[in-house]
Amino acid sequence: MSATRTAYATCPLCEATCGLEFEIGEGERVLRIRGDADDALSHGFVCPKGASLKPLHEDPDRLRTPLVRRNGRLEEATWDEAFAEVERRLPPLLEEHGRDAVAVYIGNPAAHNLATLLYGRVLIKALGTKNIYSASTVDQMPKQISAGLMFGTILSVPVPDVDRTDHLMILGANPLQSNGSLLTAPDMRGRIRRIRERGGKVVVIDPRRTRTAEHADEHHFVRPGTDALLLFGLVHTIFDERLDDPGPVGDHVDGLDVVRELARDFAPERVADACGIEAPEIRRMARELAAASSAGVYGRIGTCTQEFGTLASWLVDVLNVVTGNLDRPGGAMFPRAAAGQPNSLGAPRRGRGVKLGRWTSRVRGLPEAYGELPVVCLAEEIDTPGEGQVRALVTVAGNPTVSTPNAARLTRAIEGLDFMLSVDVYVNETTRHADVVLPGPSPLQRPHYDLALYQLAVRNVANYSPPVIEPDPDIPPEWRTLLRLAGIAAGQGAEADVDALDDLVAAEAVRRGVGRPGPLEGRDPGEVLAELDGRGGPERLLDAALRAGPYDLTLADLEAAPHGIDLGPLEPRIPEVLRTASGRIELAPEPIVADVERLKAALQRGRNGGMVLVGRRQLRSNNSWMHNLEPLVRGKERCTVHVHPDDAARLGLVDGEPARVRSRAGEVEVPVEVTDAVMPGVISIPHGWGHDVNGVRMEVASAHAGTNSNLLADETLVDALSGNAVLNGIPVELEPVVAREPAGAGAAA
Ligand SMILES: Nc1nc2c(c(=O)[nH]1)N[C@H]1C(S)=C(S)[C@@H](COP(=O)(O)OP(=O)(O)OC[C@H]3O[C@@H](n4cnc5c(=O)[nH]c(N)nc54)[C@H](O)[C@@H]3O)O[C@H]1N2
Ligand SMILES: Nc1nc2c(c(=O)[nH]1)N[C@H]1C(S)=C(S)[C@@H](COP(=O)(O)OP(=O)(O)OC[C@H]3O[C@@H](n4cnc5c(=O)[nH]c(N)nc54)[C@H](O)[C@@H]3O)O[C@H]1N2
Ligand code: SF4
Ligand SMILES: [Mo]
Repeated sequence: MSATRTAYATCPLCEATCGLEFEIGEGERVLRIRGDADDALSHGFVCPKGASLKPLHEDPDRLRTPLVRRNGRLEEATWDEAFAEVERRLPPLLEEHGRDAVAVYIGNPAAHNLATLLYGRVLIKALGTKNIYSASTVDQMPKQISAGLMFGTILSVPVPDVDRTDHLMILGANPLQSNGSLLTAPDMRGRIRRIRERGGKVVVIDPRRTRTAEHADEHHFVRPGTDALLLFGLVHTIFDERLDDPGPVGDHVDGLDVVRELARDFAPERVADACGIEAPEIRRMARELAAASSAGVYGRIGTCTQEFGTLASWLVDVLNVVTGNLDRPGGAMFPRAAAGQPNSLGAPRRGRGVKLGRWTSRVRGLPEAYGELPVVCLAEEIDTPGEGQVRALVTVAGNPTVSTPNAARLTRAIEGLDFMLSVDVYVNETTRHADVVLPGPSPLQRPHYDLALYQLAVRNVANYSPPVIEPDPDIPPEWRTLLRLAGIAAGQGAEADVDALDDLVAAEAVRRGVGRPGPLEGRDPGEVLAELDGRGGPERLLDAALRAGPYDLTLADLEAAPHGIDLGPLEPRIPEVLRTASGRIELAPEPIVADVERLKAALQRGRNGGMVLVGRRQLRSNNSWMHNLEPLVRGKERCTVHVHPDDAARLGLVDGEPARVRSRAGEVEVPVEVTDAVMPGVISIPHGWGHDVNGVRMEVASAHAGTNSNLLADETLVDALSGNAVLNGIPVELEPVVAREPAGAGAAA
């Protein structure tokens, strides 16, 4: 009998959800990882990170034991000791200072992990704090707000139907490096190539000539932060030249006239200077969009993490609507996921819509959205004394001292906390400050299903993976850890019965399912519970969600299909998908219309001619946390500042030598890379670096440290409507670290 076996699982590292094939040898060793050619969505595509799941699994620095701070140092402890320490420290603090004295920060990998996705919310509820923060407000919150207001739920985000479109316009996204976001579409390079092969057109709008731009038909440099102006210019042209035609969707749209009125002020001729794109070009782009037999407009990080993030996110879909592309094949469409999708649950066309700003942050008064506060507020909530001050922090799969603005201030604030708990797999720049660190299992030792990302996929698919490798008995599944913490937070102590708590969670999920229109409506909850997967934990909840979903699927069905189940191409869903209070598409939601004044003001303000900073993603990175894997960091230094040759010459910057970059928030030194791939007046530094701080236990990462670009990002700069951080378009100054005399002046002295 051969000692090797083959296993299939979905890669949990990014939004592409690629299927992987694992060869597992004796002693549960991973021998090889490659793309699963039979995967229902990815068909064998894989990126360098997928293969790095092996070094991640084997990384000796990856935590396998809880850590507890003793005499100032994080030391290994048993699970019981670690939970006892949490119980000793956290509840008394909440008792004395109130529930809001603890803040929670949920990081990005939590969205790629069933345990944290389904049980993180149980912990949050048990903590009972309003100080809830996540990576969403350094990411997609503006899109969640525009989509929520227009279509009724947080993830009602139209996805460009890239496999059928004839025209794809991409703003502020670089899927050939990021592998897509709010767009689950593995192998975007292949998908873009096929658009062009069938005679379609791909247009990229980005202040950098990205890899995606290089594979497109057309690329336009745009001044950072001006997409809303450009998009309004396009919308203006559509109306001005009478190209507007929403098609069948038009019967379900409110607010079209309001938008037409608003667009009047943004003629291409007025916005061109600010955007850096000439008016005739803007008009041509609009005409081509309108003329295409189908077209999808898609915006991502660059359009969200900027001064007008919500307006730009909204205008992307306004453009999809007025050109008749919303909800049509080849346009921008709504996926129909198999499980857990709010816009497939309950009665069609009936919803409560979205209410924002139900409370505000204590110090700055920024509004809540979907129950969370902007993470730009976290440091000030910790370091500003007074009633309601945050004194304890819980991080789950997050590294906010690298990932969020004004990293230096947040680091100082965290150093002043009374207690910090991290559920995480590394001791990194953030978790080094924790009093207790509780590790989760390796991604290969837990089940997987992309509950969130299938709601954003270019094709309807469902794929469940059991653990690839036998779970490690010394590391409890993360959902058990989170429930145990919830028990402590709820006053039941560290010894609370986790299985009993889990039964309550499942019963509540079933109660909701039988109480609303759908396949489970009106059924006996006890009977439904008895039918569910017997393993408990996320599997049981997933089974319940599948049974409440639109495809009559069960977990057993998915387990019988290791390559996933293809549920077909995207189909028109309007009006059924709508969950606004009106049951209509709200093209001109009041809070967004009110924000247009701010954009108009920006049109008046002159440009001061200064430099601005934007970011960039790199294929072999994953935000801040995968730099400890040698295959992903080897080769030439990647954390460099891109500077246009004209700016470099003017400022005396030399390729390969360090520059000092300064913003209102801080100052860093970074090696210069002179390149005309970035537009003049703009510099670019990737985020997620800066691993050379004391206490980090990631040997490889510390040897490839790079610089933390969020030392420059300014926590006072936000998109007003969403409170989302401005990470692109940050005003900066730069100069050589070693001053050089201007060329030719040397001999004179
Ligand atoms: N300047 C700038 N800043 C940015 C961005 C930018 O474009 N520019 N992008 C922003 C975006 S889009 C995002 S999403 C954020 C990301 O911000 P964060 O989510 O705060 O940061 P990550 O680097 O993803 O850190 C993930 C953490 O999760 C841990 N982890 C990994 N897997 C697991 C697991 O299975 N369980 C647990 N418990 N922990 C795990 C890692 O060790 C790490 O500590 O960064 C943002 N920051
Ligand atoms: N390899 C890799 N893949 C990742 C990640 C990673 O860190 N590394 N992170 C994952 C995460 S959490 C996310 S959210 C996604 C993000 O996925 P993407 O949105 O595709 O991310 P980026 O590659 O950062 O692309 C953003 C682009 O916006 C441009 N930009 C900056 N400012 C502006 C502006 O004002 N206007 C316009 N039009 N463009 C602008 C930048 O130059 C950049 O090319 O990627 C995910 N995938
Ligand atoms: S593209 Fe994303 S999902 Fe696919 S292998 Fe790479 S990291 Fe994994
Ligand atoms: Mo993100």
